[in-house]
Amino acid sequence: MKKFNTIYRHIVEEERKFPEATGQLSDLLADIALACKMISLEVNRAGLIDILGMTGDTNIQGEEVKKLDVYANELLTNMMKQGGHICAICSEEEENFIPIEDKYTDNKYVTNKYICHFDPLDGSSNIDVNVSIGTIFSVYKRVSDHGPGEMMDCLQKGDAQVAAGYAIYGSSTVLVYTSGRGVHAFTLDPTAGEFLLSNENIKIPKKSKIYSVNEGNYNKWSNGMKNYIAHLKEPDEDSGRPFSSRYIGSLVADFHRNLLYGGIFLYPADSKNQSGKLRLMYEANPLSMIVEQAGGRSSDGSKRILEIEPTALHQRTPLFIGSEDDVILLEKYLSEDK
Ligand code: P6P
Repeated sequence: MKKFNTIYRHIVEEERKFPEATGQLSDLLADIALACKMISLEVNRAGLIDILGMTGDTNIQGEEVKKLDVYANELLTNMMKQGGHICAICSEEEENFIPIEDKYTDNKYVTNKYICHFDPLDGSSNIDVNVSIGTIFSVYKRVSDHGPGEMMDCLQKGDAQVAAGYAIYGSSTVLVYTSGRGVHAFTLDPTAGEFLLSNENIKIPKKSKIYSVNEGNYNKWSNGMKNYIAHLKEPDEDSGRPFSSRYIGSLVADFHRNLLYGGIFLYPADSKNQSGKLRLMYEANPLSMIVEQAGGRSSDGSKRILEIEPTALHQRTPLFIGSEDDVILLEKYLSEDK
C-alpha cells in the first residue's frame, strides 16, 4: 500500500532533518499549500461563473468576482503577510516588490527571515478553454539584516533558493515541492481537503523522447535551434528518434508532464524575444531547482539557469529544461551559433 502522508506532515518531517530549523519554513510552505488549495477551488468554479448566471463583476451573492489571477495574487500576498515569515513578496502581478514589516519584533527567535517570488496563476489565458494552469513559488532566505525586505533580498541567484514548487490545477490538483532534499508530489483529495503524498523523490528520466516547443516561432529561431529540432525529427531507432512533440502552452503543465515522463521544454531567445519569453525569478528559477533536485538539467543555452545573477525582478531568460542528456545535446547544437 502506498505510504500515506499529508503535505503538512511531510514538510514537518523534512524540517526535523535540519536540527537548527525553527519551523518557520515549514509554516511558510504550509501557508502556500493552503493558498493553492483555495486557488484550486476558485479555478474549478471559474467555469461555472457564466453558467450559473454570475456576471463578470458580481456573483449571485452580490460578491465581487475577481479575475482569477488577481484573486490568486491577492490571496497569496495576504497569506504571506499574515504568516509573518516574509520580509518581501515579489509577484508576476506586481511591478515592484512588496516590503513587509517584521510582525514579531518582540520575539528574537521568530523574524521575517524569508522572501518569496510568485507567479500566482501562470497560463491564466488558458482558463476559458479548460487547459491546466498553475501557481509557481520560489523561497529564499533574506540577506539584509532586519525590518522590511530590500531589493538585495529579492535579486538572488537561483542557487540560493531554500525551497521551490508549483501547484498544477488540472484533472486533479497536484502540488510539487522541494526544500533541497528531493522532489515530492501531493494530490489534493477534495473530500478530505488534504494534499496527500502521491509521488516521493521524483526522478526525471535521464533521456527522453518528448520535446515541447512552440514551433510557430520556427522562423525566428537561430540555426543551432533549427538544427536541434530537425535532429529530433530524424528517424533513428537507436537514439529513440523521432521524438514526440507535446506542447500545451501552459508552462506548469508542460513541465509537470516532462518531469514525470521525461522530456525537454524549450523556449529560446529569438529574433522577436531577444532574451526569451519566460521570467527568471518566478518561472525559470523555481522549476530549475526542482528539475536539478530530480536529476535533470536547466540551462539558458550556455549556463545553468541557477547561476544567473539577476538584475531585475521581471527579467526574462531563454529556458531549456528537462532530461539531462537532451539538454546537454541542445547546448551542443546552440554552441554552433557562437
Ligand atoms: P507561447 C503562458 O502564457 C506562458 O507564460 C507559459 O505558461 C507558457 O509556457 C508560454 O507562455 C507559452 O508561450 O508563446 O508558446 O504561447
